[in-house]
Formats: sequence, structure tokens, C-alpha cells
Amino acid sequence: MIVIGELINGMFKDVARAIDNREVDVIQHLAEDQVKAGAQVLDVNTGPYSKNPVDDMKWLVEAIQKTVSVPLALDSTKPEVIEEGLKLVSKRAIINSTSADEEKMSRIFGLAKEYNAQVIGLAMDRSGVPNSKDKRLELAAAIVAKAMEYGINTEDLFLDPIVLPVNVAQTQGHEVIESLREFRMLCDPAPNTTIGLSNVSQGTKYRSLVNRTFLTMAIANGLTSAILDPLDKELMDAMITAELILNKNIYCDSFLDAYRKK
Ligand code: THG
Repeated sequence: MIVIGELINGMFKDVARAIDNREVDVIQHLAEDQVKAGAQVLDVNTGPYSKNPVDDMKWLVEAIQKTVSVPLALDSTKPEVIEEGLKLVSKRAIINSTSADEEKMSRIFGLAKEYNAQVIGLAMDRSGVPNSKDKRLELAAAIVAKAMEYGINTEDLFLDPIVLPVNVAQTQGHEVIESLREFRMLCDPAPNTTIGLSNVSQGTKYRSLVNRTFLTMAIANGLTSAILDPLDKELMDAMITAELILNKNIYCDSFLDAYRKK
């Protein structure tokens, strides 16, 4: 499992404030803490309140790279924000994200080719997130086809079925789990898959429990990466244990390491 830390996101009030006031240490601590906790990639999102997302993205990328050396997932709906981030990254980046919309795919896969980036493809289009796994598969297949057209290796693609909050979209959890299975069969080599895990528990009372239960189910159904809170220790322990049970790690190294540190 590739763990993508979710905490550098202007959706969080403290992060939005730190971005606004250019508080470098707040961002750098979040970067360091997530990497120490096991994040292999950091998601970077200027958030919904950003007045100048291009400048904010550039500032975030520079602040983060001064203190950690993991790759970044540049998370924005605006291609120009992603492009300015891509110009600054020191490691191979992940573009988060394209939808299955034709114009968007052309722009994003063009950038991926130019900057040698990996890409997260969301199973949605202009009409939004589909309700069924079948429609999600159709959109994911369109993303795979377009990636191939641009000469992007399918292992460099992360397909995201889009997780919705279980409290308002209870039928969708199962559709997402099924989609993860189906996406992996779309091409050879199989694409990676990812989810914004915390979406599932938004507005629910027992967030951590909902998150870790969903994560272990998703892992059992082929999930290869997730955007999540690596500081949630019980979540990370559940992930490591799920991987152990599925025999995903030779000699169970990560399981043993995690338990030696306890
Ligand atoms: N897929 C992809 N990228 C994504 C998502 C996805 N990026 C953003 C998001 N979804 C994943 N990251 C988060 C980060 C935080 C939360 C959820 C998903 C979250 N935030 C608190 C909330 O909304 O309750 C904020 C609380 C606060 O204000 O402090 O849950 O699906 N590819």
C-alpha cells in the first residue's frame, strides 16, 4: 500500500490559516509528522478558501520540500495550479487529478507526459459521480484508454472510484469496493487504485472506526494506495495487519517493524 498523507489541505482550518499567513513551520511540521508516521507521498491541496491557489501551491511545495524528500500529490481541480507545482517538484509527482472529461484528460495527460508525472483518474465526468459500479467502470475505462493514447504506462495511473460519505450515500460503499476489484482488471499491467479514505466518514460520529473498517475492506479488494490520515495510529495498524493477513509483504517486515516500535 502506498500511503498518501492527507493533512496538508486547506480544507482544514489550521492549514488554511497557515497558508494565508505563510506560517512555514505549521506546514513543515505536518509534513514531517506524516512522513514519520509512514506516509510515502504527501497530498498538497490549497483548499476551498485559497484566493490565489497558484501562489499558494508554489509556496506549499517549496515549504514542504525544504524539510522532507517524499514525492507530492498535487491536488487541484485547476490544471494551471498543478502545472506550477510540477515545475517545482524535486521528485516524480502524482497529479491529483483528472476526471473522465475529454478536455480535462487531454490537458492533464499532456502535463503528465511533459513533466513525467503519475496521474490519479477520478471515475466521474461533467455530470458528477455515478451511482453505480458499472458507470464507474465505464469512466475508468475511458481514462485508461486516454492514458494509453498519451503513452502513459498503466502502472503510473491511479484509478479512484470516489468514496462518498456513508451517512448520506450508504449504497455507495459497496459500489466502490466492487469498483476496486473491477478497475484492477482493466489493463495489464494493472493500474494502481486509490481512494480519499476520510470522505467515507465525513459527518459521522465514529470517524476513525468507519475509516479503518472501510480501509481494510478496500485493501482486501485490491486497493493499492490511499489518501488518508497517517497520524491515526489505529488506522495505520489496521492497514499493516490487513496487509499481513493478505500476505502482501515478504517476511511481514512492515508488520514486525510496526510492532517492534510499540
Ligand atoms: N480522491 C482524490 N483526492 C482527494 C479526495 C478523493 N483529495 C481530497 C480528499 N478527497 C481527501 N482528503 C481529505 C482530507 C480531509 C478530509 C477528507 C478528505 C476531512 N476533513 C475534515 C472534514 O471535512 O470533516 C475537515 C475538518 C476540519 O475542518 O478540521 O474529513 O476522494 N483523488
